[in-house]
Amino acid sequence: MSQQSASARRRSVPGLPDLGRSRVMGVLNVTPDSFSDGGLWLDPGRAVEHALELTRAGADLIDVGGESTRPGSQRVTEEEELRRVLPVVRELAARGVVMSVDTMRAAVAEQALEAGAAIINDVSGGLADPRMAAVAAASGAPFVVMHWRGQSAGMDRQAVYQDVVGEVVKEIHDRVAAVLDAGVRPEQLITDPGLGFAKTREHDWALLARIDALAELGFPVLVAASRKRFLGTLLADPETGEPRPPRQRDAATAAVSALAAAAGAWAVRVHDVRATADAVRVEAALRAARGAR
Ligand code: PMM
Repeated sequence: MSQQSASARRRSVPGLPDLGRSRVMGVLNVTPDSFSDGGLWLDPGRAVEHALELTRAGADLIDVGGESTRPGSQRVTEEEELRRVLPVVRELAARGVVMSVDTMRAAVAEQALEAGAAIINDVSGGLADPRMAAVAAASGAPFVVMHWRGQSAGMDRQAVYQDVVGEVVKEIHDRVAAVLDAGVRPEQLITDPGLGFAKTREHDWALLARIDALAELGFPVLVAASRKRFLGTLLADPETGEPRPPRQRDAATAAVSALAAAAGAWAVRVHDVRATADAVRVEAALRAARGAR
């Protein structure tokens, strides 16, 4: 990963202080079917307890999602998504936890912000719901615009690129232009290459190798590699060729977190917070020892 644009990490996001290191976003999937933790945190009480554990383990914020986006997954209704997300967001807000809401629906984003979430994390970058950009603009909240080509059910067929880095950066640039047109302010924006979303493992590696190219758009970059398929393939059993199961990919995830931090990622989104919280601190200490910011 290129180190050229470590400055991307230092760009501030409204309402969130600069920590001098990459921020750790802990994943809370309140879903029955997410690929690595589906069904574990569907009960609101267990979800809240897990988020508090992630916070104690070093998460700077918690990403609460009520709809799985794993490859091939089907959508849930808006009512169901709200039913999963809102009680958890309310309870965590009451306990002072900083949260993003991981949703493609404007109504869910709007109500989650009212319930106490601070950030909109839209894996579709405002494409799935035409009202999302207006909700983001009206709220003034930080808004994650991820690279996305279509719903999860068919996204693997859309993993076709001549130049994955150039095309992903261009498509994010176009989404950024569209949401700015809709009234979102530049300071609100965070970009994300969307690892695993309409990407093969080769595409994921190529994008990780060029975080600087995305950072050059001028916005903080979020990297969400945690437990994804490209790591499972990398760590496949040498005898059977079977991919490493998702929950055994956390050491590799922490390694990617440190490297993404060194390449200037503003934040890393992970399931196993402890290892990545340590990894980003190691990266920050090494950077400080080098005399760099
Ligand atoms: N990936 C997942 C869910 N939400 N949000 C952002 N911004 N970027 C991602 O790459 C992303 C995301 C899928 O992973 P999960 O099922 O483990 O939550």
